Amino acid sequence: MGSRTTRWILLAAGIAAAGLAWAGLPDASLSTVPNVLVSPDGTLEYMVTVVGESGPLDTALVQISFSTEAAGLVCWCTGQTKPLIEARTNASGQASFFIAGGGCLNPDSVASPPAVEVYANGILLKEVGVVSPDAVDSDGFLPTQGWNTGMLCTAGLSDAARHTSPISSGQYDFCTDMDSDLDCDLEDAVAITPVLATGAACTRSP
Ligand SMILES: [Ca+2]
Ligand SMILES: [Ca+2]
Repeated sequence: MGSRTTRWILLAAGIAAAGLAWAGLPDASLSTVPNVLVSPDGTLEYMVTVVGESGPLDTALVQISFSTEAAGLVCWCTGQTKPLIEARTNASGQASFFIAGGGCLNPDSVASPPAVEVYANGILLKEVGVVSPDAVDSDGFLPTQGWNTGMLCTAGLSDAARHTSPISSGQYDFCTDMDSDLDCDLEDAVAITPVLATGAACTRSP
């Protein structure tokens, strides 16, 4: 191969790389990654917004990766993909998920952090935890407190009891902050209430 051909190949490769750079790489500091939101009926939307220097990224691959420990603590509904959950962004940079499961997982409470990592096009955006209307088992224990869900992931009375105090008092509780805006208020109640009201439940995946 002549040096001219080599130069041409390098130039073509450079143009391809510049094209990728122009499309924009995901920027963790510009992107929005809340704690992963799950519910036993899979009705709650969890959204990741991927933004690069030139704006929102279309068709970016968003991957939610649960550690072995975290995947073992979450109550997964039968049929829910795990421990890697994927979706692509739309033109607004938004990747939408409806994840069927339960359990509140504060990343500070796991033995081997990180609990959950969220990537876009292979770039780590954020390490997060998990929130759900189904936060605790029937005795009020969290996953990290050794909860025992039995055969079902259930949004029930013990979960209502857990969420009532933060919402009525406005006192911050990681497990009740469904939208990860660092407060517990009406918006969180709007997400939690329908799931609790219907007693949403699913068969736990083995
Ligand atoms: Ca529960
Ligand atoms: Ca909130």
